Amino acid sequence: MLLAAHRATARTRTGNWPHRRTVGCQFPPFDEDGSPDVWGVQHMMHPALGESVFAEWYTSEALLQTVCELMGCGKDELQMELFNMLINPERADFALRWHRDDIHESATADEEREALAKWQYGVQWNAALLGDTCLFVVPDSHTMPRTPEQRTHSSTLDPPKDPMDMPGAIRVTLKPGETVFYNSNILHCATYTHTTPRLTLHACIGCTRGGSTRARNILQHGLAWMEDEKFRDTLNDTGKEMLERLVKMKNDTGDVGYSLQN
Ligand SMILES: O=C(O)CCC(=O)C(=O)O
Ligand SMILES: [Fe+2]
Repeated sequence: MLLAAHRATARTRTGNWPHRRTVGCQFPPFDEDGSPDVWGVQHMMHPALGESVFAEWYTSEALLQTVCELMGCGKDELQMELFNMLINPERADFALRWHRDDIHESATADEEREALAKWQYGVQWNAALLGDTCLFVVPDSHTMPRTPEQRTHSSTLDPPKDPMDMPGAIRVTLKPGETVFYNSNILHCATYTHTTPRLTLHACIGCTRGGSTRARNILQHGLAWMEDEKFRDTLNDTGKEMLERLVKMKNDTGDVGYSLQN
């Protein structure tokens, strides 16, 4: 897995893998032709990347069992979603502002409460292959709207000078091999130092009980390639079933747009 992650990173840094997150662009749509400096590799299970270990891990029994336990859902309800990798930029530091992945910063407290109430049908995780201290979160903020002070700190499109200025913030420290599972609408931000190596698998899985609630957040990443037979053929039976549930959600929703602005 580590070797495959290094290979994918090298390919992305040299411009040989076009699906990437470039410095200067915080959220989808990622400008694939933007800065040559990259902070993320997109679509780790894409057959053209040629690294089968990622799909094997994403559909592995141990991982899916954990996801089922956290969501309180059955294996037959799991929906395939995103699998990307977050890496350190090489030329300049970069950061993401405080945000919830699928709730706009301008949302009122009532809108936040409503959006958070229906966001229990998915789980996201960061699995660090190297040590990782990039992520900051406000624990419990996935259960309640922002306080007025937290709102002030998260209503700008600019990343914070110091993430610890956010009331309630903690820094998430992962040792190599550790994974943190979280609700992607928890209030969070991240800072990337170009001199500190990062190789962190970043993925999520949904539960079909959520219907189309997760459609915008997931489909905004551009997942047409997942409907290609070539991808389906690489998956084990569980993976094929998870993929079918994603395709159904895609077919059940129209144009989804984007969650946040750059
Ligand atoms: O770098 C991270 O760990 C967080 C990334 C993130 O928040 C995002 O991609 O929306
Ligand atoms: Fe995020």
